[in-house]
Amino acid sequence: MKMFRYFIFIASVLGLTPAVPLFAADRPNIILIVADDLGFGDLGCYGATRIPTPNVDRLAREGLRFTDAHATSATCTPSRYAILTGQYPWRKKGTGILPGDAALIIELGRTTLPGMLQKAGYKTGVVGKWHLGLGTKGELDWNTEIKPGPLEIGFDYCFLMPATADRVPCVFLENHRVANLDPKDPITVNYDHPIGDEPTGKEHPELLKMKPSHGHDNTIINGISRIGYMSGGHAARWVDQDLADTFTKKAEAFIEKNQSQPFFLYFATHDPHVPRVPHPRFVGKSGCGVRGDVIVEFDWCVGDVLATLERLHLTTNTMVILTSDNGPVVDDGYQDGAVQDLNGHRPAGPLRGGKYSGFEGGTRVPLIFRWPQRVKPGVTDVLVSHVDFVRSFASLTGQKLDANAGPDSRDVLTAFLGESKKGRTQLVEQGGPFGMRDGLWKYIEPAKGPKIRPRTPTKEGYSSEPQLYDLGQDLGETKNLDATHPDKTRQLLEELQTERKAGNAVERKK
Ligand code: NG6
Ligand code: CA
Repeated sequence: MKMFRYFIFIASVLGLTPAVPLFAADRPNIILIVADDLGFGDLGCYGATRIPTPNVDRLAREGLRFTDAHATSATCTPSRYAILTGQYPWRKKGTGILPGDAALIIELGRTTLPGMLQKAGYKTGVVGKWHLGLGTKGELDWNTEIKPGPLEIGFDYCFLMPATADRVPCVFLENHRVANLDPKDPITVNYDHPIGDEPTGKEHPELLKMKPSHGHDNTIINGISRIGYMSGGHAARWVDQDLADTFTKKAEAFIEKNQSQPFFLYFATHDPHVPRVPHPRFVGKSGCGVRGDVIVEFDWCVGDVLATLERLHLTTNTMVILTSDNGPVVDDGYQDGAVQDLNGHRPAGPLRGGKYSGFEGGTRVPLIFRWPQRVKPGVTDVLVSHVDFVRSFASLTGQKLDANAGPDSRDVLTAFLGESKKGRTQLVEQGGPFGMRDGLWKYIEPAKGPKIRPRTPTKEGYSSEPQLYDLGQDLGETKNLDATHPDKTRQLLEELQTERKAGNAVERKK
């Protein structure tokens, strides 16, 4: 590694950085697959017995599977903010679940995961779900160049769903423009009041092919009412059942195009988020209803990407990382039969809670690292977080970061690669209520919870009492030990307060 840094130093003196051709063999390609709302118990390799996930299971067999890996947060926007910035999202206002017309929340000029890899000579791309905002506040026009966005924070290429599939606009963004937009049919988006003359789910439920269970009753696109109102952009609108195929093809095109140099691909699938509309070839394939079917579809996407790597002879030196942005949810706002058809499947496996929750089900997610050239297959219970990717991959690619870059990120590279058990000792979990981990102890802070709740049946973990669990004995967080271990509670509370106070400054424009 020292030699590598020395070469980089010489190369930079000679003005040769990024030093692409010289060192390509030393740096693995990195494909980060992030599923949306996939739970700790949703995959065969994590104990699911009813939903077939052969491709992910194979990835796990050939790689290192983590049993105590975490997203920073139990919802999408904050969780992805942390992946890309290496900062706990709750340090910054405005990192909650974003509407589809929100401005970009990642500060320009700060160190990001893709930007850091770009500096290391990687070609960087993002395909799939974004949900981190686009453009500048109040100035977003879907019919012109849309920036700043991914291309301004370190990605060379993007093909995106701007927010979520249940939020308008239901169109793809390719680099700076909406793909397939007919300028004669401009797009307007509004999150306050209806626009255009298209029907809404609220006024015309008879037009719906999938009814909402809560919220989701604004503009109807493809027979499904969404959050937010949009008009225009008809030629550019996506077809829900094709989302998985479309993203997978774009991801593979990126791999194919950049195969001769190190590349970083952030492949953020829509599955198994709502609205769940599997392609017909996956309908009924899980035996566990539509949520199971879109997990089978997700597994297919993974298999197809792995097959592409094989076809291009890239398997050995590509690090494939598979994870999820937050815990699982079954009814997340549409009457899609997911609850009734579960068939005994447990999306969070042995964990309590799920998406939105302060229990382990909120942030403990699947994580698999496969890199045949270096990572030995196995299973590890080391504690790690997505927030650690920034500093760990900087270490992998021999880069030194400024002290304030990725401020909450820890270099746990050797743990990610299975070469040590030096992961984290502590971790803050942002569910509804906040949690603090110290080893296998878990504290959940007393909290009232917001007035408007997500109205899903996932246990969020709010309580007026402090909660303390010993996950070594009680993974399901059923026995509150606060009364018998008040010192432990106090210790973890202090640790949480210390973390909060740490402040960890955000880099501003350089
Ligand atoms: C909630 C939505 C939910 C989902 C979530 C974001 C309602 C009632 N619920 O507000 O359906 O879209 O936001 O999910 O509208 S996430 O995975 O992107 O965080
Ligand atoms: Ca999510």
